Amino acid sequence: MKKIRLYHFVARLRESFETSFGKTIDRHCVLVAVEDSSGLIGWGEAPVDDGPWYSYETVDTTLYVYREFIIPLLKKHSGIEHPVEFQDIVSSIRGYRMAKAGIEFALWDLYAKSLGKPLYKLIGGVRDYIVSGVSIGVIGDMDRLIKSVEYYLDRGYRRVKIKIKPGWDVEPVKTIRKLFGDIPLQVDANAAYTLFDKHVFLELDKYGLTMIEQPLSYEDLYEHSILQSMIKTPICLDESIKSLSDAIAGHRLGSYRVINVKPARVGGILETIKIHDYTMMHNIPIWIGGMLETGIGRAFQVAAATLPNVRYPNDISESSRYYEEEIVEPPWTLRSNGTIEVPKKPGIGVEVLEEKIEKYAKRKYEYKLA
Ligand code: OSB
Ligand code: MG
Repeated sequence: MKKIRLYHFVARLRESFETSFGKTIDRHCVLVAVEDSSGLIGWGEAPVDDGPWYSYETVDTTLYVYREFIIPLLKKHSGIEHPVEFQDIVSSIRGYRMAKAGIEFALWDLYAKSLGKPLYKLIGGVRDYIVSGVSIGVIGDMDRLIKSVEYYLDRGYRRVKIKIKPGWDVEPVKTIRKLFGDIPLQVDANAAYTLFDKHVFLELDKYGLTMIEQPLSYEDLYEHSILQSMIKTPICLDESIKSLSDAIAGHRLGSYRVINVKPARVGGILETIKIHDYTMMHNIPIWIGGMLETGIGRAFQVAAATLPNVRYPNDISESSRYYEEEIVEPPWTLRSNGTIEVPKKPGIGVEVLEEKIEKYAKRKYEYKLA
């Protein structure tokens, strides 16, 4: 590897997206480009935000950890031959998994391109299309929620997930069930409740939800195991699972029955594969989550969603559901049966529009590695 470029990138969402932890209209992230001596470029994305909302990692902590710690290590190991070596190279750095993932992703794209192979094949993917569900933010207005659900079902999305928070939970679920019947429906609390709210979950338990995502605190496994023992709806963990060891502990404790695996949250593709293989061995279904990624981050979600143990629709929507403008070509598009085609071209399989990135980037840094 010869060079690395970093962009603090901002993408304006078509409409604001609200979760129990806040409202987003401008999605911040760090885009990563690694270049080898032949001029081949691999792209990655750390889907961090402008503040420590979903996770403690932000654009600035990511740029800091890159500059002070990860890039110096990459300089020492610029002869890295395979992306699986990356996690060992940075193993002296604790945490910062999304930052690590951003660079690991770029190394995977570069490696796959150097072999002329699509990324999904390289990581053991088995599908040429992936199934999409939609994640609808906390809307807070029942009529608008109904219109939104109607619209996305009509577009072909194969399941609906709504974000919930205290005061916006049982009512929207009840309304959707009444109007749309038996559709695949799930909720995501983004850690907004405690065990004192168990009555909410005992009530939600009556609506045949496919799963309830991250009801309790963002690092908790123990209290989730108590809640899971009280309800029949499967608990799906998102925030609480940052590594294979979290997945193992949660499995042993009975904290979850499904995992939303976000490759960036767990530190990249290698950890994703480890969690995938462990859950497959234990017959625990997983699916691939998202964090409003740009078209670059989405490519890694798509590749991960081709793994065999991905058994539920994924939070991977088409580009136009999120952004006015896309930074990859072609943009990610949903087919009428609610699936997205997996690209067959080398690497992430979509072309990155660097001029657009340059145009919207707030900051740019370049480092020589060798
Ligand atoms: O918890 O799954 C989440 C978006 C930002 C941060 C966290 C989450 C989400 C989503 C949107 O639910 C998923 C998507 O990218 O479509
Ligand atoms: Mg979630």
